[in-house]
Amino acid sequence: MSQQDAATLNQRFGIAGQLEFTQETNGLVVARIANTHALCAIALQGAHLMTFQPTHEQPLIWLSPVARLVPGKSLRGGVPVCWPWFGTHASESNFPAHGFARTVLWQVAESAALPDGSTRITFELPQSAMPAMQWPHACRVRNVVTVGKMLGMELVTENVGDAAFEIGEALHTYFAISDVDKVRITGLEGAEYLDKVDDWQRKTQAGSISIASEVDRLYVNTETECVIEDAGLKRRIRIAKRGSRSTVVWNPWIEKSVKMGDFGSDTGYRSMVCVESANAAENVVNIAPGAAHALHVVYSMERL
Ligand code: TA6
Repeated sequence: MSQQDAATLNQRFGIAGQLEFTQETNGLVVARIANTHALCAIALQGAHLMTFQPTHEQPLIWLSPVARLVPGKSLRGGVPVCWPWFGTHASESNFPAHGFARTVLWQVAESAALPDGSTRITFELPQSAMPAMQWPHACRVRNVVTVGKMLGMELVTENVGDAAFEIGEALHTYFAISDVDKVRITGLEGAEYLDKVDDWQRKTQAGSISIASEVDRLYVNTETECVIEDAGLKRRIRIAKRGSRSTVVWNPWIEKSVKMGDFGSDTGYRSMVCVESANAAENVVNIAPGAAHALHVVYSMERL
């Protein structure tokens, strides 16, 4: 395994004035990007994007005020990478929810200063970090993050083995909002969804989505762009995806968020909403030997 301490990473992948690596006291490493377009921080554990704030704008991504990087534990907020399954494992209830990718150490594979002033960094999940009992498949997994005025993320899975396998996945993105009763989500009108709050009943979305109680919906067979209209912050967040046929919309509301205990306060849930670009349920992806699949999303914002 190549050296992945901050000093070595700064030598190999640091970009003066744009990208540097820092090390927490517990040894966990964070990539910190500051370019003309935005600020961004990404933990190597889980290739977990923690923050993204365009220059002169409010943060786009929500991170719990009590989120702390702890070895082997996912963070509440940011963009957890759910892979190689979404939600609970189909047959093994003792396997970790949302897969193991978000709690293991990824490696830095590449970095680049792009001509438009954006910064690109590629994280790779080494096969050695994949628990063979949970995932006995030979594959190459990368998370390619491009930090500019917009935020681009591409989760690429390559099958380098000799047998096909199936993955579920999601970029489980937490968005920062003014207040839950001041936003609505468009783009999923008419889409079918599985309603986790109502025993996974299959329903059809009528009109835009507003949130006035716990919402936990897995929209299937939809590739549409979603928009979070935030009247409070007077902005619109666009979520434009490719290679994703599922979208999850989640807000835990008060009871579940207090039970989870890591939203920072009883009202922490009011400042976030998850709109997750995914492939889950009937949209899981079968990858043949030698083939690759990419889930790609671009997050952008515009003032109203
Ligand atoms: O994507 C929505 C969801 O599946 C919810 O049901 C809730 O479990 C959420 O993910 C957070 O899961 P986590 O394992 O990060 O606490």
